[in-house]
Amino acid sequence: MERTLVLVKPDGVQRSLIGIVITRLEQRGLRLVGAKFMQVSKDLAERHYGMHKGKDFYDKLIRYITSAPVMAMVWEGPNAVEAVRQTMGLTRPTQAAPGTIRHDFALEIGYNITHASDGVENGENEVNMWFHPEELVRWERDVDRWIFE
Ligand code: DAT
Ligand code: MG
Repeated sequence: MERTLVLVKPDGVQRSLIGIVITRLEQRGLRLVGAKFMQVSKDLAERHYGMHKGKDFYDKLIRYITSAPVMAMVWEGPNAVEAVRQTMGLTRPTQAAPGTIRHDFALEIGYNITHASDGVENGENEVNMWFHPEELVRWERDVDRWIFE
């Protein structure tokens, strides 16, 4: 089953949007397998955003993601990576489709509420970067048989 890392970033936490993000992913049919509310260290921030090192927004990005707590989660399901990216919407909120989190709750690119892994391999890498194996729960929902074909 595909897994993906989701963060409700500091702006989402400060704006009390944790519940809405969780609700949208639950309603989509995805299954929660791990969650922790945490303060991100500079070290983790730099590893997480390593691919953006050198870009003009990098320093601001590191300051932002470490500026307040985040809600880190792992969600799984068929095509979980693509499904979650779609539910979040495009990076720039004014380009995100109506009905997506970023369209519905954000205006500016830097304060776009959530992070979601952008590929299957990245999903695995980010899950391993943010969670220990014992923090992930293997379980089945009764309703899975009506969602996962
Ligand atoms: P995403 O979060 O959709 O995966 P990304 O990985 O390209 O987007 O960038 C990570 C975050 O960095 C993004 O959520 C917001 C910020 N960011 C990206 N491009 C930016 C830009 N051109 N100016 C300012 N911030 C930017
Ligand atoms: Mg990204």
